[in-house]
Amino acid sequence: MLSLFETSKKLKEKVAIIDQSGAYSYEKLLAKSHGIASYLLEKKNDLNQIRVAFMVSPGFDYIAVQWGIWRAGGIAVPLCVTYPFNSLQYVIEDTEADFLVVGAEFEEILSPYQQDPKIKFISTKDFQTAEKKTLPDISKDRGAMILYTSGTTSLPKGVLTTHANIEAQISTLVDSWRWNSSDYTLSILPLHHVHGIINVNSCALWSGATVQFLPQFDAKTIFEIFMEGRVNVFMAVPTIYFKLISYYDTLSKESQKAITDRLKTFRLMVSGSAALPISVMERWYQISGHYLLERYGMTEIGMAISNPYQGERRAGHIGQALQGVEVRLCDEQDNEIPLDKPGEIQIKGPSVFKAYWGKPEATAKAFTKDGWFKTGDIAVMEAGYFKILGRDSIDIIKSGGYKISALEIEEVIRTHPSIKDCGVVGVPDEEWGEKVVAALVTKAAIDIESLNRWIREKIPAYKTPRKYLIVEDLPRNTMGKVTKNELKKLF
Ligand code: MCA
Ligand code: AMP
Repeated sequence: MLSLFETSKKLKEKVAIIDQSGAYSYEKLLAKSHGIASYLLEKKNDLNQIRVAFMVSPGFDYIAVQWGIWRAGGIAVPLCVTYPFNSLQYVIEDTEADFLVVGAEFEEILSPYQQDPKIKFISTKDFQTAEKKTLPDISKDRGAMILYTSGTTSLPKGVLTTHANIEAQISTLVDSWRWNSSDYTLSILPLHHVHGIINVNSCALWSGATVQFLPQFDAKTIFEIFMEGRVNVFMAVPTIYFKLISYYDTLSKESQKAITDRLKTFRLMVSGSAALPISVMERWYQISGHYLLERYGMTEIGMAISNPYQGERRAGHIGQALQGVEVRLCDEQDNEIPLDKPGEIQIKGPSVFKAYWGKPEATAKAFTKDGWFKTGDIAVMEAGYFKILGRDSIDIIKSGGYKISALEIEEVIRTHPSIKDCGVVGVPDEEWGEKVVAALVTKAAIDIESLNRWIREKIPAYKTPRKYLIVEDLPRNTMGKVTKNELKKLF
């Protein structure tokens, strides 16, 4: 049996999940996921790593479907619930999913697949009557999940992790951050990325803790849930802490004091996915009495570097290598360099992913000859703590914790009939980390609002530029290449 489910077998009546439809015990979660696994198996004994894409709202059903896929031997491909059809189609077709599991609220957007002979369209309602079959034994080196990440190529790549990778990613965090069965966390992050899937949900359920779901971010509701008195572990991206601070600052002194008193009782508060501004860390300390524990990770590796659970959590730094993770800094030729010199972070260990799905060349390029994963992030060690200095590619933007490829957005914009050329960059922004902006060279007069609507139908809202500038030409170097640093200055 996969280790993720071991604790749940012992906990029986303990509440695993709370969502808008009610509270669910570990026993219920195991039973439901067993039913789903049996339904997916139909007459087979093992799904043998076929891809099962699923679009289900965060909550009990999402976890039951994810566990059901794993227990039946399939590879889970979670679909982002806010994606437009084009982006969903890309993931479904790139993974060559055989099954598509769809929550009732998403049947309409995915209806083009209802009659598709290549894919089996399954509504979550179909699981209600499933009988329980004997489930396969799954070896841990088999593929478990594919998550999509943007990079220096124009289209997102699928990151394939095995059960062993996922177990390593979870267990190192459970140990390092002392997850335990008396913990209670609030799950608010999107569930097509590692942060929400592994660090929050999987660590909690591995430990026998309780996860309460809030399907959509809302600062007021988050504070209301905090004030109910059960949450003691909270993890989010810096933008969310920024938004919580902005909301807190609008409250009466009385409400602020009540919130502060409550937050002081939390066991752990973590920030990650993007650099935590020192101003946010300091203000959150005043509000909550907690120095946020900042850590560093990536879709391909889970979490790699973390400030300590006990000991100094240093602002502007990401800490030290987590247990079981090897970290080194390298020059451009992949030679290891001393940690006090800036270099690329390279990672080795059991949590490192298996391959980019269907992209052997990209996979080979991502590793050094001696098997280290090249993160593309530049760091240095200062007095025992790693500090991120930047990235090796200007075309990767981090906004609201999401990794976004400038090239992907440019390719979409260039297909608009009135656009001759464009350049997309990320500009610094206190709230979002970076904001996506686009410079446009036009062929004909263009209405920016309708262009923005047109883009939104093609790519997710969080990748859509926040500002546009019409220019005569893009700044270029003598080789004719667009100089993105110059482009940034225009904004
Ligand atoms: C939403 N908007 C954005 C973004 N998201 N703008 C720029 N960047 C974004 N990321 C825009 C919307 O298009 C909308 O614009 C306006 O902001 C409000 O949208 P809304 O959906 O209401 O935003 P929100 O609900 O306030 O969402 C903000 C958020 C969200 C909660 C911070 O972005 C979020 O959940 N981020 C977390 C991402 C995450 O989990 N990343 C982890 C991946 P308009 O007003 O024009 O309509 S990284 C990872 O997994 C690695 C391993 C790691 O290290 O953790
Ligand atoms: P993703 O591909 O979405 O998993 O994003 C991974 C990237 O997020 C890393 O390569 C870093 O660039 C960035 N990142 C994650 N955590 C931090 C952090 N604490 N500080 C700075 N950047 C971070």
